[in-house]
Order: sequence, then C-alpha cells, then structure tokens
Amino acid sequence: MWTQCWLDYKAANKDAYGKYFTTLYVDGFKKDDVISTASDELARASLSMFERSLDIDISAPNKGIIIKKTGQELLGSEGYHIYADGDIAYIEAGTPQAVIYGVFRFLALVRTDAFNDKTDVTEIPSNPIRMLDHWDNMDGSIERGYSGNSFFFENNDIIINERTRDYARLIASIGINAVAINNVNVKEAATDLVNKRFIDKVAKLSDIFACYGVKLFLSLNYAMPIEYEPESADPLDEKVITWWKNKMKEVYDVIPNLGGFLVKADSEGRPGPFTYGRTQADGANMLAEAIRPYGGLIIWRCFVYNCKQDWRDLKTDRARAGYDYFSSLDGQFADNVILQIKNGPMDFQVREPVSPLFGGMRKTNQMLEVQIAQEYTGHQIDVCYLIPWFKQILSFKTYMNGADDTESTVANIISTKTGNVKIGGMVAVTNTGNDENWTGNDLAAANLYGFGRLAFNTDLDSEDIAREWIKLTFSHDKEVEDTISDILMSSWPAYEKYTAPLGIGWMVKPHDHYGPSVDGYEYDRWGTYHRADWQSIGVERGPDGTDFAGQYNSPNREMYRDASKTPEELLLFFHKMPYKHVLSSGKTIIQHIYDTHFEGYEEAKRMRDEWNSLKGKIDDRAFLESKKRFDMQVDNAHEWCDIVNSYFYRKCGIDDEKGRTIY
Ligand code: GCV
Repeated sequence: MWTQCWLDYKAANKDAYGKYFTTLYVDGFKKDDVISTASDELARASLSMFERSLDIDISAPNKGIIIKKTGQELLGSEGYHIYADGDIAYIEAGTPQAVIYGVFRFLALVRTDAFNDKTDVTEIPSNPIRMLDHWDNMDGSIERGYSGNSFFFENNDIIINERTRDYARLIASIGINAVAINNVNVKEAATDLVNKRFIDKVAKLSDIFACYGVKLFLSLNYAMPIEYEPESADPLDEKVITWWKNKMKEVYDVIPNLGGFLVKADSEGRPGPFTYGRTQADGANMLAEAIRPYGGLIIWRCFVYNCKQDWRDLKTDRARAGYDYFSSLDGQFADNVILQIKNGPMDFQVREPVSPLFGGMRKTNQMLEVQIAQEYTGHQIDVCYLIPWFKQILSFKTYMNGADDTESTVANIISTKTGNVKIGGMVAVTNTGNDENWTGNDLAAANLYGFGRLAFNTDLDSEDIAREWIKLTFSHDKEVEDTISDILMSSWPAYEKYTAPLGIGWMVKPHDHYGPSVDGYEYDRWGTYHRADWQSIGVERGPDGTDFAGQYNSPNREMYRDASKTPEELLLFFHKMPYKHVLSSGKTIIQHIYDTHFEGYEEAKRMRDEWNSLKGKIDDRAFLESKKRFDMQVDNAHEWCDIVNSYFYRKCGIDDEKGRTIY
C-alpha cells in the first residue's frame, strides 16, 4: 500500500465544521466525470474526518456545502471563490475543473482550521500551465528517480491501477493541470506509446487524469520517422511532414483529450533539427502544425547544448548555448509551441543565475522548468526544501523592456502577464516513485506540494506553504510545526553551504551526482568546470572570458559583467577570482569556503537533532524513514566538508584562520 501524503483525511474539528459536512448541493453544473470526482472527494473527506456520509440534496439546503456555477467573467476557467454564509459553505466556480480546485482548497482550509464565517477566498491561478514531468522509463526505472520505481510503467508495459487514480487526485489537489508521464529521453518501448501497441492504454490513463482536470502529455521521440518510411526526421521534408500529420490523427482519434507532446531534441545525444541543418523553430513548428487540428501543444525544451566540449577550450561556454540557439528565433515559433526553459543556463545546480532566455525573448511562449527530483540537491536523502529557491527565480527582474522595466519578472513572463504571449507556465521534473510514501523521504513531499501551490499562486510565501503542508501531513501541534518548518526553511541554504560555494556548482560525483568529487567533471566534455588553480577559482564569464554575462539585458548585463557588482552568491559562476579576494563579509573567498563547509556540516547535525526531537510526536513510520536519512545526510555533509576544504587547502596552501583540522 501507499500513503495519501497531505490528503490523509484524519479527524477534524467537528464543532466548527461538522455543520457543513451534512448535505451537498450542486447548483448549475451537469453531473459529469469531473463534478462526480469533486462530489466524491467531499463525501470521502466527510466520512473520514467526521464519520458522516454526505446527503446529496436536489434543492438548496439550509446547511451544508453548495457547489455553485458562476459565469467565467470573474473567475476564468480555473479560478474559484470559497466563502461561508451562515451554516453553508459555498464553493463557486465557472467550470468543473475549477470546482475540483475549489473543493480541495476548501478541504485544506477546513483541515488547517483556517475556514470560518469570515472566509472569503478567491484564487485564480497565476500560470495557465502547471505541469509535472516524469522521467519514467518503460522498464520501470526512473532517470534521476530517488523514490523507487515508476508507478506508470513496468516490464515495458503500462500500469493502470488504484494508484494511478490516487496520483491524479494528489496532484489535482495542489492545482497541477498537466502531466508528462514518460522520460524526455524516449528510448526503446517508449517510442511505441504513440503506436497501436500502447495507445489504448494511454487513452485509459488520459481518461483517469481527465476526471481530475489534468491533461496527459507524452514525451515524443523526435527521430521516430527515421525508423519508418520517411527514413528521415528532417522537419522540412514533405514525407516527414505528412508522416507526422498522419501520426497525430492516429493518436488523437484514440486519445482526443491528449494535451500534446514534450520534446527533447538536439540534446545529450538525442537527434533533432540540427542533424538536418534546420533550426529549432523548424522542428517545433513542423510538429505544431501536425497537432494543430486537435488543439494540442508542443512543449519544446531549450536544453540544447554541445555535450562534447573540450575542457582545454576556454572560450566555449555551455551556459551560453540556450540563448545562442534560441533567442534569435524569437517570434518564429508557432502559437501552439511553448519553449520549456530550465531555470538556470546550466542544469539545476543548487545555485545558478536565472537563464537569460527569460527576458531574452519577447514574442515566444515560455515555461519555467525546475527540478524537484533532487538530482543535484541531495537525492531525497538530504532534505532540501526548494520553494524558497523557486521564489527567488520567479522574482528575478529580466528588464525585458528596458532598464526601468521592473515588471517583467520571470513570474510575469511565464504567467503571460507581460502581455506578449497567450500561454506559458511552470513545470517541475517530479520527485515521485512507487515508494510507500511516494517521494522516498517524507520531507521531500514538501517540494511536490510546494511546487503545485506555488505554480498556482506565485505570490504565496514559501514558509506559509511549508507550514500548511506540515499541518496537513503531520500535525497541528505548534512545536511540531515550528520544528519541521525550521528544518525545511534552513535546508536549502545548508545544502548550498556544504556543497558548492558562491555559485560554482558541479563538484559532484560524475553521473550519479550525489556526494563530492571536486574534479569529477573538471576535465570532462560536459562543459561543467570550476577552473580552480593554485591562485584562483571560478569561470570567467565577463567580457574577458566567454561573455555569457553579455546575454542579459541592462542593467543585469553590467552587473554580471563586473565582479564588484555581481551578487556574491554567484561570484564564481561569473568570474575567476583570487582566493584572497575579500567578500563583503570581510572574509576572503578561501576563508568563506572553509567556513561555509564547516557551518553546513554543523547545520546538518542540527537538523538531524531537531528531527530526532520529534520522536513520539509524529507518525512513527514517517519519523523513522526520515531519521535514517538525516543520519545519511550528516555523513554526506561531513564528507563534503572534508573533501572540499582539503582540496582547496592543498590547492592554494592558505591556512584556515580558525586553525581547524583540514586534511
Ligand atoms: C533526462 C541532465 C540530467 C539528465 C537529464 C537531462 C535533461 O543532464 O543529468 O539525466 O535527462 O538533464 O534535462 O534532459
């Protein structure tokens, strides 16, 4: 069996809320699959929280819950309005999908004791698309998965069972409206997801998700027609174009509700339009035209770079690749193409600047891609609550329309508030698997919950999200809430401290990406360097180096080009600096490296002790599961501290001012 995470409806406050969980009246909506799902959810909650089955009324009751249809002028197609009037709780919405969100929100308010006579909550999602990408393979493995195997695939087949529905329920409850179920590296059997072999089962999955208002997407093998009669994937070849048109028809005849396709092309060994001397727009638009008759979307990833760099080449810079390949194509993409851009120009490091593609394109649909699968942030062994990091990314000012434009933040671009495009959103590479608790470490579920809540409402505060999740998952006890909140809120800074200083990144064990290996990627083809020598460390990305900094709009460009203006947390990302350079703290860079690594290790021990203080105060299973991981995290932090400090001490020979043991 598996847990229900934050949807485990434990007994709730009957005195305050019992009166609502008596009758349910649905006003104005026809009973369809989605409305039934919403009513069933209320009934389930009522039974579990109050041991009371809900009466379904056929006329307006004088107490209970009323789901009411409103026009879409005020709430759009996904917004809701929740309020109380006397003994009635109202959930108003314009569409069945929005009812789902309203129902889950109402239940969360009840379960966190936040619903009362004065409640008047209107929420309209910030982002049109709120998506999760699975990197699940059809053999059941998950690329960068740290929570067991796939619950979608096993032995090259599709799994459809109760868990599928539970998953749809879980993600709908946090406002997710799109999910791509297979790995962007589409290999072997996965190519057949759009063939007769699997298409009926995919349709069943799509129907299950549709009941929760979630659109199913598939990752597509761009090179697929090479294996068929066109024997090519050239996007301008008529045979290829016709082949895709026929393929889309075949797919949509069976899965009319399919959201569309996610494509990784010309990346890490995946073929793409470059193979035929075509642009990324040629490739994306060809698929977009084929899918247009069915209202589908092509989500095209911008993670395009040459993974065959020579480390001796100081001018080529992987960070530049996304902007170099895509920015000049601004305005050329079809309106049903969305570019999916990783938050940083490299690859989900614990700290990176925001990709200059945000604000580098004005007429192109864009989605922000983040990673809650903790590939570079501790493999869901180490706790690392990423929502504060995502908040920083969202609030980054791109100055898209000039130096006095403070409105074009990443949040406003992807939500389409900047007004230039029609569709955009947020997507996370997800962190789930078939482990009992879904996310390996119970604490990692805060990232799943937080991502959904934040994508729905980018104005939410990361600590508020954490506290809400704690109450829904563990307990209302204030001490428990404060302790777990403190752990979560200090976890990302702690992880940054004991791993990669000042934006340098990449000092991880190659391929696996857990644990330290300072030179692991240093003499490598992936373009992932720290360039440390005996005097200095960092990658020069100002005008004297690769001038990646020049890809930003002013005044960010000037800020990043100049070491004295670059925010210190990114200093070594942008500049090669002497170890003796003094930071604003008064410490030299080398002393900062020593200090933060010792501090990070101490932080890991403190978080473990805080967790251990919760024994007996939270569910035993969850307590023991994370306890085990905190011990491993402390070992990891210790190893990082010793290896990084010893490496740099030996490299530069500068003593630690505090005389601590460095090997
Ligand atoms: C799915 C990184 C990861 C790969 C991943 C790739 C991507 O390179 O290490 O496992 O492949 O990103 O985002 O496509």
